Amino acid sequence: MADKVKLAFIGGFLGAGKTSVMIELGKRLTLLGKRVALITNDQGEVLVDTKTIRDLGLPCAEVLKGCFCCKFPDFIDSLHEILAKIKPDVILAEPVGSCTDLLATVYAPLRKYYKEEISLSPFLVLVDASAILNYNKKFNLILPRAPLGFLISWQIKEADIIGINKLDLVKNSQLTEVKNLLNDINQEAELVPLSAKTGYNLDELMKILMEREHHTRSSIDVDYDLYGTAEIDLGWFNGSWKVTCENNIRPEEFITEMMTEIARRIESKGGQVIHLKLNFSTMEGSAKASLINLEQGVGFTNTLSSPSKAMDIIMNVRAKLDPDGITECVFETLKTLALKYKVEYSDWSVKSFRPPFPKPYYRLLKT
Ligand SMILES: Nc1nc2c(ncn2[C@@H]2O[C@H](COP(=O)(O)OP(=O)(O)O)[C@@H](O)[C@H]2O)c(=O)[nH]1
Ligand SMILES: [Mg+2]
Repeated sequence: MADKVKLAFIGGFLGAGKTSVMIELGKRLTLLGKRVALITNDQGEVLVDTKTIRDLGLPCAEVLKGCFCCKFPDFIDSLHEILAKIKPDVILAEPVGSCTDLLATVYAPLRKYYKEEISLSPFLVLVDASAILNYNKKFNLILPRAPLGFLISWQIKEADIIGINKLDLVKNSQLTEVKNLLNDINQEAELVPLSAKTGYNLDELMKILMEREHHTRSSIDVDYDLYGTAEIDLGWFNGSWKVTCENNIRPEEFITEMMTEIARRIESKGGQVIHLKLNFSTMEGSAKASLINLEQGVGFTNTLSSPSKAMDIIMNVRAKLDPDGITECVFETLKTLALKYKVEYSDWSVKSFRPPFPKPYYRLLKT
């Protein structure tokens, strides 16, 4: 029988760096001669992450309109399609950043029904080292006091390995504080500080995921009413459109202004941006831009510096605001920019919504 495919899930809250880490691991594994495929996942359609991954030449399948747990049969279909078409040695899969309880809803059914086909890596959950202390201040992750606090804390609790990502953004003293906090939430997990940006510890992480197995564990005690409340507290906006203009515009200047303005408008309505991400492409190529908060501003995966008269945009916004409010912020911003840059928009596809209440296909309480 052929070797089983290795399947690694890379979980963690919105913006923790899941896609960035998957891409970096994907590149490293490819260089080592492994065949790699990725699976992305979202509550909606038209995904920035999928476009970004495919633009880099990595094969990527999608599970859309619901998380892996609620769309488990779709996940299995994607898995089988990838196995047939790509015959990968390794599959890296990114669950939605607002998803939790994967031990019971994904790991357990995979172990029970698909153990002949796949070998599961330890469950890696990423945290953003530069943001987790703020989340702790706001929600108290040890004894949570708000639904979102429970959600983030459950995500950390169910990790086999906690990847403390964005190490490049924090000082040593802050790392110690982050480690203490994570140890208080989950005593058993192994902590691996890393940086998708600088590559720090990624080879070590790759080794852990490729060489070790996920072991049976009790799932965590997730209260689905609280979980559902945390998820529906968030607004989702997924859209794509074209930008054309008479004169050349600088893509990065335009994108930075657009994203910053949308985030400002969301905050001025009393909301909070959780992750605003965008993929833009011109004749020169494509790049991803992300904004987690206004203080850190907009970050780009690569530079597209040549001025351009046309651009394709895919945008995904996750914010603590009602979906119609997010749509308004996007459209008001685009109107203002249309006048300033004399641009026109076309080929719209836009949806905003609240994630539906989580209803997992399987929920097996032992993994
Ligand atoms: N400074 C820094 N930024 C990072 C690192 N990893 C990811 N990011 C940035 O964090 C943002 C969110 O990353 P992404 O991979 O999209 O997060 P996801 O929502 O968890 O998939 C992007 O702007 C990334 O460029 C890192 O190690 N260091
Ligand atoms: Mg992602």
